[in-house]
Amino acid sequence: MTIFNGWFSWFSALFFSKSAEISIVGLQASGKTSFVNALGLGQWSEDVVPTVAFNLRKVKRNNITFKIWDVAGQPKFRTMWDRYCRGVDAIVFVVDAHDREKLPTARFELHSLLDKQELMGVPLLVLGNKSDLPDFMPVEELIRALDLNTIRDRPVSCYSCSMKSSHNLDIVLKWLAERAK
Ligand SMILES: Nc1nc2c(ncn2[C@@H]2O[C@H](COP(=O)(O)OP(=O)(O)O)[C@@H](O)[C@H]2O)c(=O)[nH]1
Ligand SMILES: [Mg+2]
Repeated sequence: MTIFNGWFSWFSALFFSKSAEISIVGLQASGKTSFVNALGLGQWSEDVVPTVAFNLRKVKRNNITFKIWDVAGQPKFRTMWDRYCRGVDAIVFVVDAHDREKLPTARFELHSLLDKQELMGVPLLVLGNKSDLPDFMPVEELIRALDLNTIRDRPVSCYSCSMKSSHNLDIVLKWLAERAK
């Protein structure tokens, strides 16, 4: 039975393996690189070096290979976001849910990105990160502050999460896995 199971997983990995290409965008210090690290290494590391331009990471989880674009969030790199979002299976927009002051800028940048014709229909996942910190904005507040209800041309989901405490990372991973082909 063990041998059969071993063969079965080997075959299924061969024939049923899937892949998903994902772009992670959002303002600087929202937790994008921490998210990629959490996905890849399944662990939290406190000091992350600010991303210059972009990083491409490949992460294998179960039978799914994720190709992840981790794009820098500093103002001068924001005009590049749409280039890394073309043709991907999902766009993940990370927000620091603890930092209310940055929300108007985050809303502006998100909607400017989604206005790009080439990105029409690409599924969007909004993550309200840093839910481990006190006084973070819950999902309902984020939906309002980011005007997510006005987005009609694509599937949109929004979750609270924390890269630090791994809160909701299982749900996020499941959402991403469902976008794999
Ligand atoms: N408390 C807390 N801090 C976080 C969380 N995720 C990221 N950070 C911190 O936020 C800062 C920016 O993270 P980073 O991943 O570099 O953000 P990026 O610029 O969007 O790539 C770092 O100091 C991280 O340690 C989280 O879930 N909780
Ligand atoms: Mg980064």
